[in-house]
This record gives sequence, structure tokens and C-alpha cells, in this order.
Amino acid sequence: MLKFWKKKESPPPSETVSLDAVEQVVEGAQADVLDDDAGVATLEGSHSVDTTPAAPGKRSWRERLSGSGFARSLGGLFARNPKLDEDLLDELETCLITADVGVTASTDLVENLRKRIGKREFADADALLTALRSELVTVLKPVEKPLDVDTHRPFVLLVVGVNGVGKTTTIGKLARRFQSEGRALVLAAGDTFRAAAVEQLKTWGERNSVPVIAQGSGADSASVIFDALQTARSRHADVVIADTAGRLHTQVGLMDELGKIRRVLGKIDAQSPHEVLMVIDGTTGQNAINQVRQFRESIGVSGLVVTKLDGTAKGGVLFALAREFGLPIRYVGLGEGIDDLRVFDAQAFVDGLLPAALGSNS
Ligand SMILES: Nc1nc2c(ncn2[C@@H]2O[C@H](COP(=O)(O)OP(=O)(O)O)[C@@H](O)[C@H]2O)c(=O)[nH]1
Ligand SMILES: [Mg+2]
Repeated sequence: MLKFWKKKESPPPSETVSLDAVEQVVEGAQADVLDDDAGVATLEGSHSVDTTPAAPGKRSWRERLSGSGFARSLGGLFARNPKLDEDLLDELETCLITADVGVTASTDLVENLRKRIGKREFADADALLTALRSELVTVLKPVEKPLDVDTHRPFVLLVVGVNGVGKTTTIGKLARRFQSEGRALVLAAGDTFRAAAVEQLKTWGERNSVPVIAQGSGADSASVIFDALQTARSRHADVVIADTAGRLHTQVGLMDELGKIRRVLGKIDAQSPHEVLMVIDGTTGQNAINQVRQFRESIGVSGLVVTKLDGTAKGGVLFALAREFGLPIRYVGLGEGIDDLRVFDAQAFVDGLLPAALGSNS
């Protein structure tokens, strides 16, 4: 089984590998990979990508989100201040801004509620809560557009974002999701900068019988991903998920590498990648807006995943992202477990954040 994962000879870690050279490397690597079977699934051990099987009764959005800073402060404010007054509105505005909903969005939301109070639309704070719920859902509904990977075969999903946001973890969770839906997958260890990143994906693939195409650290990322697409085509796989190194927009060489990945994939399938999925750390706050803007300008982004919305996250950034870009939010990460990557559902998300009814939070 280890044979499948044996280290391939890395091409020289050069930024200026020509496409011809890339294709030669790819041919060699592909032949190597296709010789062997993927590993046998074993689930023991611990590593960064969760391998636990789907739990029979997965936790609700509310259970997952209730610990988040946003949900706690919303719950607290209605519990402290169940009267429909200016204090409640002020605190609500502060709470939205603190949770990174964005200043304009927060003031707009509260101003709108204030007007409706002026028109005596609400009998009590409970009615205000209901209105807030529906206004928040209205902001998020347009970006609730689930990813459909059945539009192409193989469907190429390129996962991008800055370091540590949860790209590799998300790939593990997505792979399990697609696999459990009966799809054949190929993963590409395109984060060739950190040896640990390649190992993380390989270990995960080995344990879940999913082939992982890798060429060792320092290899050319475009070459690895190109290789994965060729492998997927020859195996009639349904989905290719490509990992990439975390990068900042200031790292020009790394940003250019994404362009190169696009060009190289385009040689096999002009429409590939079919989805550029940008992963955002939900705890990042307003800086997430800058990150999306920069990645969108330099490589193009077709969908978002917002991770780490459990715990102390300021889930408000979803509202800011939705208003600013209108990009589909495909999935959200509500924890580190395999079931904690959920298809984004605006209503479930808002319901998870807001108290169910007043008096239920003490
Ligand atoms: N709490 C929580 N942690 C997450 C979530 N998604 C990823 N992580 C953690 O974030 C850390 C970085 O993840 P990784 O996938 O290596 O990030 P990458 O550098 O973007 O590939 C790991 O410790 C993950 O377990 C999530 O939804 N919730
Ligand atoms: Mg990674």
C-alpha cells in the first residue's frame, strides 16, 4: 500500500519551469501513480484532517453555533433587554458591528428596524427578533447557492486562500462528502510549499482510499494539479479537488502561480477549473473582505467556504461578504469534525445564531 504513496522525484523547485517541462514531469508522475491501488482505509490515529465517519445524529446548526461569540452576544442582549426600546436597538447595533457584520450593513439593518418600530409594527421584542431574523435571512439568501459538481466530468475544484484558513481540512471533509455520495475522486496535493501539507493530504487519502497525486514538496504546483486532472480523466473520476499553498496577495510569485495553474489546466479542459473555491477563516473579521477582493482580482473566485464559525467566531463576516460580493457561499465549517462542513443554508445559519424565543437565554 505504501507503494502508491512512494516519493516521486521532485522537479527542481523553480518558478520558471516551462509548460513542456511540466508535461514531461506529469507524464512520469502519472505512470507511477496509475500502477498502484489506493490505500486501505483505516480510521485510527490523529492528524489534522478529521477522518471520523459520519456520525449518525449530527449536531444541529444551533448546537454548533450557539457557542459562537455572535450567538452569545445576540442571546445575551435579548435576555438582558427584552424590552422594545432604544437601548435594545443600540446594543443590537453594537453587537452586529462587533460580530463583523460591517458598519454600513449594521446601521442599515438597525435603522430599518427603528423605522418599523416607529410605525408600530412590533408589539414586543419578540416581534423585533422575528423581524431581525427575516432581515438577516434576506441578506444571506442570495448567496445560498449550493455547488453542483455534476455539470462537468471530471469536475475540477481548485481550493485557494491564505494560510491556515482550513483549506486542507475542508478538502478532507469535501472528499468524504463526495465519496459518500458515490463519486470517484482524485485529490491533488498542490500545496507543494510545505512538506507537511503534502503528507497531510496523502495520509488522509490513504486512510480513505482516495488517490492523492503528489510530487513531493518543492514540486511545481501546476504540474501536480495537471497530473491529477489527467489521472482523473483516465480513471473516469467524477471530481478532482486541488489543494494549493496558502498565499497573500503581496506574494506576487505565488499569486502568479495560481494563474499558471489555470493556464495549465486549460490545456486539457478549457473550462477547468470549474470552481475556484476560496476558503475564508470566519474569525478573520473584516480583513476577509480584502482577502476576497484580492483573490477575485488576481485569479477569479466562483464560490466561498467560511470555516471556524463554531467557537469564538464572529459569524457576522458572512453578512459582510454577502453584501459586498454576492459570491455564492457554498459551505460553512461549523467545527473540526467530518460532519461539520455544511452546505450553506441561510435560514439554518440565522436560526442557529439568534435565540429561539425570548426568555430562553439566561
Ligand atoms: N474549529 C474549527 N477549526 C477548523 C475548521 N476548519 C479548519 N479548522 C482548523 O484550522 C486549522 C488549519 O487548517 P488547515 O486545513 O491545515 O488550513 P490550511 O492551511 O488552509 O490548509 C486546523 O487546525 C483545522 O483543524 C472549522 O470549521 N472549525
Ligand atoms: Mg493546507
